[in-house]
Amino acid sequence: MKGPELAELSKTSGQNIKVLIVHARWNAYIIKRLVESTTASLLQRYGVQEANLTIRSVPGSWELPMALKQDIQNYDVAIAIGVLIKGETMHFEYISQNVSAGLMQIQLESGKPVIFGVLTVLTQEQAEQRAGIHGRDHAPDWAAAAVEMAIAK
Ligand code: DLZ
Repeated sequence: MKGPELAELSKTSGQNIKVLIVHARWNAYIIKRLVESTTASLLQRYGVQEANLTIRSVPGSWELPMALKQDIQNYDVAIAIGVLIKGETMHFEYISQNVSAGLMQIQLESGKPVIFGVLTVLTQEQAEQRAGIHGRDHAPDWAAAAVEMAIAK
């Protein structure tokens, strides 16, 4: 199975961090699953407190960088979640490239880590695979990356 080697984190690693999840609403059933899985990992595996977790939604992936720019200073780390499907998105490359660059720019400018939870895939089936509907769920990796980056100071 592909995936990162995880850092050594415990059930209390995330207990003092403030986390912002911003997610798009396009491809909503896949997004819903990714957000639920990310949240479950943060709370149950790493002890993030519910009161320290904020979830905000935006229309589409294009809006993710702006929402993060507006809110990130109030958090230790943010996770941006979106699903961009090439087969259904005429301007897929344009959106993907700009969203990626925008998220990178925000983390470097703000000094706050932004975890890249944007699936850029060729088909809906690939998105379902990466969301764990029938394949390896990527969301727990995003939660682990968020906790690791938030406490690495
Ligand atoms: C317009 C559009 C299209 C065609 N496809 C997607 C997609 O697959 N995933 C996604 O997150 N957003 C999509 N959008 C919406 C844009 O991201 C954006 O919300 C609108 O263009 C409004 O700025």
